[in-house]
Amino acid sequence: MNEFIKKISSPFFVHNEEKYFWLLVDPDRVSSDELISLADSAQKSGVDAILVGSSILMQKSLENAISVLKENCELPVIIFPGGRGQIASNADAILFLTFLSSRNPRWLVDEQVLAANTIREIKMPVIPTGYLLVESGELTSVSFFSTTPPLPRNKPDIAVAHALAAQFMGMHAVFLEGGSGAKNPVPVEIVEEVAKNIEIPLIVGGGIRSPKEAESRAKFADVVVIGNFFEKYENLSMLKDFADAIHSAR
Ligand code: 1GP
Repeated sequence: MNEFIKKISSPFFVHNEEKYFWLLVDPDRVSSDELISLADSAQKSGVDAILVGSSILMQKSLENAISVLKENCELPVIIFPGGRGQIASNADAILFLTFLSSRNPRWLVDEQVLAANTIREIKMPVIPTGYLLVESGELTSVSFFSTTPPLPRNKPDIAVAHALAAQFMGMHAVFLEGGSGAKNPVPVEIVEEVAKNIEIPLIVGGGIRSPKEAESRAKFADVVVIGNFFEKYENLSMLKDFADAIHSAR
């Protein structure tokens, strides 16, 4: 098992100086050829892991996408599921998400209960993760499907309370997020406040489109996730700039 997955799957991993860049791939939004280039460029550019998933996976098989990625790079592939239908046995791990900022029982407990047996059957390592959605300037797919409002972007204390609750509930990480394609990324002030107040790793993503935006969040977060920006083939040449910015952030 990949070292980072081993660490983050363990309840004793607390956030530290190391910074990680995770690339998010939505199988519906990239062709098989693009997946091959993406895997190859990600590995060569210093990406640390690939997340695979979508708020709404319509056409492509998750399993096929993971196979293509694994055939073309050695990076760990972690499922970031949009729901219990997004489980595949060929991934290295799955973020076992609790949508803690939601107030919808479906995303707080139902999906997890319905997924649990399948995950055990395929012996998939889980990373129990508290998922917090922050308001990002316009309605995102994840906000629409969860049918509850995101956390306000000007009230860090509310985000901190949710993140602490995730820690006290025994989750191994907090995923603080604007939603894929967010108009505005999570404000740095919220990332900083949350990071200062929790001991478990902090993953931040949503709407990050420049190395500077990535670096300012990596200064406080352990992991920065970027997806949408790299769906444009011509942006792949910037993967290394993002990787360097994230890895050197202090
Ligand atoms: C979405 O945090 C991830 O859940 C990545 O967001 O696609 O906007 O980079 P983007």
